[in-house]
This record gives sequence, C-alpha cells and structure tokens, in this order.
Amino acid sequence: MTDPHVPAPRLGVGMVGYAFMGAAHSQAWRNAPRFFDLPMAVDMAVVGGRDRDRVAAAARRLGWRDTETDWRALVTRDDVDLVDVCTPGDTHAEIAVAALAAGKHVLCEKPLANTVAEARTMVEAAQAVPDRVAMVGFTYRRVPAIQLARTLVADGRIGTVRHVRAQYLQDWIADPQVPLSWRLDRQRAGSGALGDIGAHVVDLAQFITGERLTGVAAMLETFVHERPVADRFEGLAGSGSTDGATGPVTVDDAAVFLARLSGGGLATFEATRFAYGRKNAIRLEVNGSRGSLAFDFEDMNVLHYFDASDPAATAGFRRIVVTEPEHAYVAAWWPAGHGLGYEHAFTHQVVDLVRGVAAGEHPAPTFADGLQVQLVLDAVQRSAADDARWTPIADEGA
Ligand code: SOE
Repeated sequence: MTDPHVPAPRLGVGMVGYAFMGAAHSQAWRNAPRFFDLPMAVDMAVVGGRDRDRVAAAARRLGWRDTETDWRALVTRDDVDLVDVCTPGDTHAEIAVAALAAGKHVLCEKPLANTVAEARTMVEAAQAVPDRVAMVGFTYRRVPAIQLARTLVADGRIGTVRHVRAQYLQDWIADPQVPLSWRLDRQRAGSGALGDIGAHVVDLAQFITGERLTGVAAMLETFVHERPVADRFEGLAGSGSTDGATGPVTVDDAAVFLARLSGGGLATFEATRFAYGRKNAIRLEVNGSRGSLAFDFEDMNVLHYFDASDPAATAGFRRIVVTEPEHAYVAAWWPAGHGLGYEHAFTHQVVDLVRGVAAGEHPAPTFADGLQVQLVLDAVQRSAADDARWTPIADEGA
C-alpha cells in the first residue's frame, strides 16, 4: 500500500491519437488510479491529433487537460513524462524513437511497427535509455483468464506443451461494401489481419507457453480487392458518404500458418476478419503431456482446464470462472462472479506500466518482445510470398 500521507510523484501522460485505441487507453488512464493503489499520481496532461477541433472535442470527451496538433511538440513537453502512442503503425517508430530521445517513457500500440527494421530501431532507441520504460500494448496478456493460463503452464499443470491452436476471428469487413480505412492500407498498417489481430495471438501463444515460434509455413489471402472510399474513418471501418469511388485493398484479409515452438510442440494460427458471426473470438487451446487449456475471448471470464490425471470416470474440462479475488487483478474490481470486459485489460496494462515506471523496472511486453512478434509477422509474409515455404525465425527478442 502507498502511504496516503506522502504525496505520490506525478506521472504526466501525453497520448498521440484518440480514435478507437485512444478511447480504450483514455478510459484506462482515468480508471487505473480510481480502482488500483498506484505509486504515482497520473496526470492526463495532453492528447495529440492533427485536426484542432476534433482533438479538442476528444480531449473533452476522454478527459485530457490540454491538446497539441503536432506530436513533436507533445513528446518534448515538460509536463509529459510518458508518451502513449495510439496511432496507425506507420508512425509508431518515428514517434516512439523521438519520445525516448526526449527522455520519456513510452507505451506503444501493437504491432510494434510496420517492419522489422523499424522495430529494431525502436528496440535500439529503448536500449539507449535503459532507465526509461518502453512497453508494447499486447493488451490481452492482461485478461485474468490469460494470466491464469500462463500460471498453469508455468506450474507444470499441463506438462510439456505439444500443441497450440490459436485463432483470432472477426467479421467486420466480411461485407465487400464496408469502405476502406487505414487498417486496409499496407502503407499505414503494414499488413492486414496478420498484424492487426494475428499479432495478438502470436504474442499470446508465446506468453502463455513461455516459448517462442521458431519457424512458420504460411498462407495469406485477400478476398476483396476493391472497396468503396468513405469520407471519414470512425470506429473500425470507414464511414460517411461514398460517391461511388473505389480504391484498392493492399493488405491480407486472412492469414493461416503452421509453426514450430521452441519446446518441440506444433502450433496452428488463423487470423481473419471474414468469419461471419465471430466478432472478437480469440480462441486458444493448448494441449500438453498432462492436460489441456482452452480460452475464448467471447467468454473472456472463463478458462477451461482438463487434468489428465483425473479419474477417467469423472474427467472432463473444468470450467473455471476467473472472477475470484485470487485471480490476477480481480480483487481491485467487483465481487466474485461479476466479471470483467474488454476495457479492463487496458486498465491492467496501465497499472503494470505505472508500477514499472515507479519501480525502475521494465514491464513486459517490452519493445524487445514486440520485435520478436514482428519477426514472426515478417517470416509469415516471406513464407506466404514463396508458396508457404518453411521459414525459420531468429531469436532476437526478450
Ligand atoms: C481491430 O481488428 C481491432 O481493433 C484491433 O486493432 C485491436 O488490437 C483488437 O483489440 C480489437 O480489434
């Protein structure tokens, strides 16, 4: 517990970007100090965006004290100690490197960058200022059921990992009339389903098993090559009026790949935004030499656990409702059984980040962890371009 009589040191936060991810991060900055005992006083100092009126409206709505229309001004402000990067991938490296050079801590949305080269630059920039925290927002690590899955694997409760079966399924662009947006533009997003959602399940597979992917054989596909051009982006997809003009989709719509794990297991991955009916289905199953685990984000307060040492007559998947005070982060919220949602993982991310900054530690996932995922994304793209050729992945990360 922090001493209520000693004022906590201030942590000034500047956030760049205020759309979907900016809103998710803002609620986390607002709520983390209200529900968790934090060693620093969070000051939501400034939000940045190019359009003066829109960023001012966002600041009022999301709870930021001030605005900037130039991110360069934001990252050098004296009242900013930490820069939160919530922009599309093509600007991550430039903003994060400038922020670290200005002596700020950084939280950067995922995937870390659009290319391995950019990700390496970011890791080097972080290594140059070892007393600064540089964290990447693989937020789903901080879902309590995911934390429990990792603990069960680490405690040997499923034995040696044999299989990981990982899917991230959405359907928000399955309709070909859904207009273009930056997530469908390779220049801005780096890749499509692969980097946007596949990156999450790659990170989760490595996080839960404590292993890394050592090679892949991959297929990528784009199903809809032309889409309407919309006059604005809102939420996930473009929206507003379309005058009949269309433009090209330059990213993958779906990624499917096989992988090997460093501990000897085999893994399969699927990431798509064309799975009608699946809204945000992150499905993970891990089979080990002593048992299995299964998780689906669409039932995110539950983890299924099978213990192979149970008597055959009564064995079966145990449905663990991960809402007890004993479970990670839960005690700060509601009584058992009341459950958490999508936004809570963002709040937990802020909690661990602020505690890391105060303790002079480097909370994971670090930029080095982000680079390791980037190496997987890059290997998937190279493998798919070469007819699913087996493509090894070097160990450069954490
Ligand atoms: C869109 O597919 C998206 O918003 C991702 O960009 C996020 O990382 C994920 O949390 C939800 O879906």
